[in-house]
Amino acid sequence: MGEFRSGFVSLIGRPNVGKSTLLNRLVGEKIAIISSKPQTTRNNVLGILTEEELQIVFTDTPGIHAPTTKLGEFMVRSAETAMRDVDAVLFLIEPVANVGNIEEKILKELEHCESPVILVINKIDTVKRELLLDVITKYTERFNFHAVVPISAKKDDGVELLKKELYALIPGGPMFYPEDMVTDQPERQLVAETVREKILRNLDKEIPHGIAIEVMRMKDKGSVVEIIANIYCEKASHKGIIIGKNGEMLKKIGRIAREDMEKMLGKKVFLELWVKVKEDWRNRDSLIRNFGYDTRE
Ligand SMILES: Nc1nc2c(ncn2[C@@H]2O[C@H](COP(=O)(O)OP(=O)(O)OP(=O)(O)O)[C@@H](O)[C@H]2O)c(=O)[nH]1
Ligand SMILES: [Mg+2]
Repeated sequence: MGEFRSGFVSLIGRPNVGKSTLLNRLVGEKIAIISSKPQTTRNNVLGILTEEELQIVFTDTPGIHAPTTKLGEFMVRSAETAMRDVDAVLFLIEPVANVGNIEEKILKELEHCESPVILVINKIDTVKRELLLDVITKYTERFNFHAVVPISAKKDDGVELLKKELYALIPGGPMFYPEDMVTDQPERQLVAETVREKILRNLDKEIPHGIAIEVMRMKDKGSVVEIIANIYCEKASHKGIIIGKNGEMLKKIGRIAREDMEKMLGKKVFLELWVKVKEDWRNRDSLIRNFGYDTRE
């Protein structure tokens, strides 16, 4: 038996690049919600991987973008904080050979980062292998990466190789979290995020971005868990769309969210959802905090 090793690793990149998909792969459990819409993740989420002689605490972060709301500012700030004091940073990019504006901004910030940075080229299942050489050249000209690893988080291709690269960077250290703990999110937050994921996946345009979920009640009644949650949206017109004709949309969201919750909690769930309007909440500090996003004093 060697010495126990432990460390912290952050996942950084533009919205929609696949950070949460990769986090779930690395830990082997569904921890973070995933959708095809940018800005799905709103706060830093821990995913904890514990093996025989090693523990890695991953931080999934919101995608770095040019924020237009106070919530957006909080999201970007969260991601930027996660680059500090870690044993490694995973910088995820799309498999495109020109360095985009967001990537330029991230590269600048990485200049001040003292940890080794691994460039992770994700979604390689969507491009020809030959193209990757151009991507690698363009990026390695710009920054001294510890390693470059092309992967497909979705198809689970290259993730084992990435883990190997990472393991080599983890120093000796204690177990920070109990071995059966996979995330820092309390059950209520996992429940709220599940509802938000279903809304992101079923509704379009601005609506999902203006949604917040508040779990009002979560009570274990033995054979069934009773959950009541409010869905907040920004406009009365959005409320109508979320509820849908004859309540069909809300029913659908409730049904698929409940199925996920039942798997997660290992119990039957009784789920009741209410839709409410809170205008412009994404720019109101007290509401942002109330929904659990920016809890600084
Ligand atoms: N084809 C392909 N799609 C992927 C891959 N990884 C992730 N995706 C898809 O990309 C979309 C975004 O994935 P997420 O994991 O939510 O991306 P994210 O970086 O966490 O996004 P934000 O939370 O908005 O910052 C989803 O539709 C995923 O299924 C991949 O390797 N290949
Ligand atoms: Mg995400």
